Amino acid sequence: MLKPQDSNTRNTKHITGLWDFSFDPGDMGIREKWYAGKLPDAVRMAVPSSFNDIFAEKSKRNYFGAFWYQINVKVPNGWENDRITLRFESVTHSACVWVNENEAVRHEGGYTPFEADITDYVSAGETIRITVRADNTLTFQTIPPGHIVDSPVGKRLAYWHDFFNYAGIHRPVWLYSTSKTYIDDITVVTDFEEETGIIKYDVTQAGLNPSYRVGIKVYDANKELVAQGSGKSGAIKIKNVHLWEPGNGYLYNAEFCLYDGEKLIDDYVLRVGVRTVRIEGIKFLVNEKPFYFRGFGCHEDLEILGKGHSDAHMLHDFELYKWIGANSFRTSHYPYSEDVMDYADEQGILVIDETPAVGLNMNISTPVVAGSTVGTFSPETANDKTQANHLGAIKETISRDKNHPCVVIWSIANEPESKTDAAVEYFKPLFEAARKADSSRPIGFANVLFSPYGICKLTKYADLVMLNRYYGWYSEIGDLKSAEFQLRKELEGWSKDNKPIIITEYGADTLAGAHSVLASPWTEEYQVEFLKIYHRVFDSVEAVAGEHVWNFADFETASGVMRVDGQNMKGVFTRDRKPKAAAFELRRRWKRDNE
Ligand code: BDP
Repeated sequence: MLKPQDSNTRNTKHITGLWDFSFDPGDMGIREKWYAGKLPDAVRMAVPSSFNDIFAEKSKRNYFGAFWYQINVKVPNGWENDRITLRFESVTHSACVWVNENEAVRHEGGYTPFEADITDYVSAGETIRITVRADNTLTFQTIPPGHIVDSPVGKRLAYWHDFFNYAGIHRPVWLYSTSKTYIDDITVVTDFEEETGIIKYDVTQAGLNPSYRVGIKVYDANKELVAQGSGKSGAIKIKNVHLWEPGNGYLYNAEFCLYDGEKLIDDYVLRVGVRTVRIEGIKFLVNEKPFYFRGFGCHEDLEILGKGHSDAHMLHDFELYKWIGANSFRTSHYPYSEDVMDYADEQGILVIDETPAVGLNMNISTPVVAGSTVGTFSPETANDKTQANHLGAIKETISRDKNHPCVVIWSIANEPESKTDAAVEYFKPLFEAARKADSSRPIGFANVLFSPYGICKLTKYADLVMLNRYYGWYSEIGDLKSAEFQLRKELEGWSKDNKPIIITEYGADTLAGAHSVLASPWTEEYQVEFLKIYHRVFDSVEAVAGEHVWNFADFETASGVMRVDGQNMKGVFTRDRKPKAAAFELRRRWKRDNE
């Protein structure tokens, strides 16, 4: 799925700023046709942003159910002869959209884009009313899952993932225009042979007359034309290629054009980084060279904005990655804003791109109180419908991000139940579908500590081992000697699989400013000692191909006895990006390798 852009034939308009907003606790809006006029009792709401932390009332902040957004917007003059599309980058978790009184599109899933062709409902120069009914309720069938707990004092939403259920229009909304026949999708896969870069591509066109001639021109970073080709699919060769490398996100501009004779019908400029990724035994190879992942599991999580995207915060976070020597991160536990992916492309930061399938492990008691434990996979819990939604999330993630050179691994789930036959039945087709959607990148999932080597039944379907481990925190707390012993023992087991091992999570909750000469849990000293023992083990196990500390920064969670001030405090930085002592420890280690 292509991101909107301005080109010779395309125009865009961002619809951000203040929208009208109403809660709909009785779910009356559709019956009462709220889309037909002004929303009742509306307040103003920022887009992009979560709605939750805008309010100062608990019931509004923790609200779950239906809620509505509305805005009047002018379709630009000059779009008379064009196809006009309305695009949402993310509405959490489900949405139904009307343009004036016409239902335009419905979408399930809170972290991937969706769009509607609204050409038939609108005209250039006209002001239209866009209305969105969103819902942030989680069920056993949604990805991520959750459920409503009905108690004598009311209902509450419970879920198995350890981050606050922020909701709203989290990313920009767009109107954009294209020709009536247009480039619908482009897929590129890159390779190189000695000095020659290869861009294999496939273009699909759609609309009125989708059989136009396709022409491609590739420009280097100095805007020099370096290669060209034609045809709906093929391979373009670039002599003396400048590869996209970790830390050096060199990008070409590949301009894809549709022509009717000599007449330009549509053009789309795709940024392409030429690089390869491949696994060989225990090595993770980028451009045929072994790569070691240094970085973090992160969250989209900000004060006031919640999961709303902010360019300024994004830039600052990447500055901190640079400062600390990180070369990669995981989009735990959902695909991030497309702007983040674009910027990672530019910066040469590698990304493990994760779907929103987190919390598919209902037998473990997580920090979030999710009610009684239940079997994860059953007709009443995660079932065929859940699996279908999960498949949709995998396909949408890959379809959105497949052309980003920064994406080097797909993670199809975080810590799912993985030791039962039911898990195999649920996941085997998902691994197959992911591989079918993209065979050019390794596929994995983050394994939970309760499913260690010899017990986990899913890792054999993955191309690499990704482990979330908490020896020294959720077990052996305060006893780092035992933690080190257990960790080493487990990693030596996994090494027998002859696959690269990335530790996708390891970390200890740490209250910034808490200190102890005894390095006791929760202090900054403990976090440092904890990291040190992990690093000692990683350095002695050859198959370890990377380390992602949990977490980059402290982040908001649901309330729980293990969460202080409503946050998971495993951040190396505080929520407002102040370094804890661990940040300096990591910088010492990571910069040593780096510079
Ligand atoms: C892991 C989860 C992560 C949590 C972390 C923790 O993958 O989302 O935040 O534990 O408890 O199980 O800190």
